Amino acid sequence: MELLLIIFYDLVILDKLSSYSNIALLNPTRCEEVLLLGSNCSSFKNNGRKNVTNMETIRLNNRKKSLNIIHQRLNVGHLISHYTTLTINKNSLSENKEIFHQWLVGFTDGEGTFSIVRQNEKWNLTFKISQSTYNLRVLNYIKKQLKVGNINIEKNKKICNFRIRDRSILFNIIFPIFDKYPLLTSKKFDYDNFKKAYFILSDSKLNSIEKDNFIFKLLNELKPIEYISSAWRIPLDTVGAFRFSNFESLVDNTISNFENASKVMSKPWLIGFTEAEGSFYLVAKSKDRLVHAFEITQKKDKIVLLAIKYILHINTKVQYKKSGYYTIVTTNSRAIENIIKYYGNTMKGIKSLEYRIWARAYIKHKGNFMALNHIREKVRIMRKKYI
Ligand SMILES: [Ca+2]
Repeated sequence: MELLLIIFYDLVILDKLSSYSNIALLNPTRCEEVLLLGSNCSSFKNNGRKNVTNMETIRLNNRKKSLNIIHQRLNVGHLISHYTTLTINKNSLSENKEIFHQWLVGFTDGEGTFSIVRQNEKWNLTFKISQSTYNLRVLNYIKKQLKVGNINIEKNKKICNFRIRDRSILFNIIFPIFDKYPLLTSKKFDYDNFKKAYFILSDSKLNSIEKDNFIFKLLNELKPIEYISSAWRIPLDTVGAFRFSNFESLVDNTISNFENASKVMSKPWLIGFTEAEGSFYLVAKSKDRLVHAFEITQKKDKIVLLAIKYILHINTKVQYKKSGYYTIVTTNSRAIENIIKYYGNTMKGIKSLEYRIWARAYIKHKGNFMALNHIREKVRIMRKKYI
């Protein structure tokens, strides 16, 4: 126990230190898991030691405190490993930060951007989420939950943006969320570069020419065409006792069933992603027959749609459309019923209203062309006001 305490305390300090010295290398959660399994993170430890003065004193004074930290951390680990048994609904999305953070990563995978822009001889780092003003409420929700950031509505009144530019807020609030719950789409590539840019800009050992050179070099790196987020790879040696002990096989850049899909994709993430990218609609099968449809499309990241297919029990294949995107779509009654159940009382933005109208129409009016057609028109008018 004594040894564990020390190791843990080292890590607590390292969480802070490593962020300054060691770009993007340390995933605190992962490292913690590895340690608990008995291996070591010695390279990180040594780096830390060099930088910490008076470590012994700090350590003694904080033994008690670190016990509490361990306690909290174990609880967090426990929470993550069993999140699937937690109720995920509108309330837990607002009250449980871990759930909200996963939702936010999902929404960002759909609609967020991490940009590195040069303006007036200066570098700007911006985390931004843009929406049609039709869904302004979702940005208000995000701002309220994070307690930081700014919202603006563009001149045409059609688009609104949530933005964080303040570097210390990026470092203290945004990075910890996206490090703990990695992006699942190829936006992970942009995020990694964004974070690298942050550390280059904060490095006091570099002069401004060196900083410029490093960042231009970073921006010149092209995203590989077949890029897949590292979240889809869980190698054996980093599988922690907490998160993955219930699973026998590992995820290795392929998804072929519900089990390995749900190892990587959590329900809060999928709710967030669906709010950004999902469509609940009615489609004409013939001139007097309307049926319920659910669809998610993506330009890249077929693996994300594959996982969604398995999690929502959709039997159709992920298709590649000639116009250049992947899509998973279903009108199958059993799949639609699963989807109605899965998203019940979950979403926070305008899509929750669209979902409710859609789900109610299924339950009350399935097969009734007149009633469904009327509902479809009403939703169209509702949207048109904004878009
Ligand atoms: Ca998108």
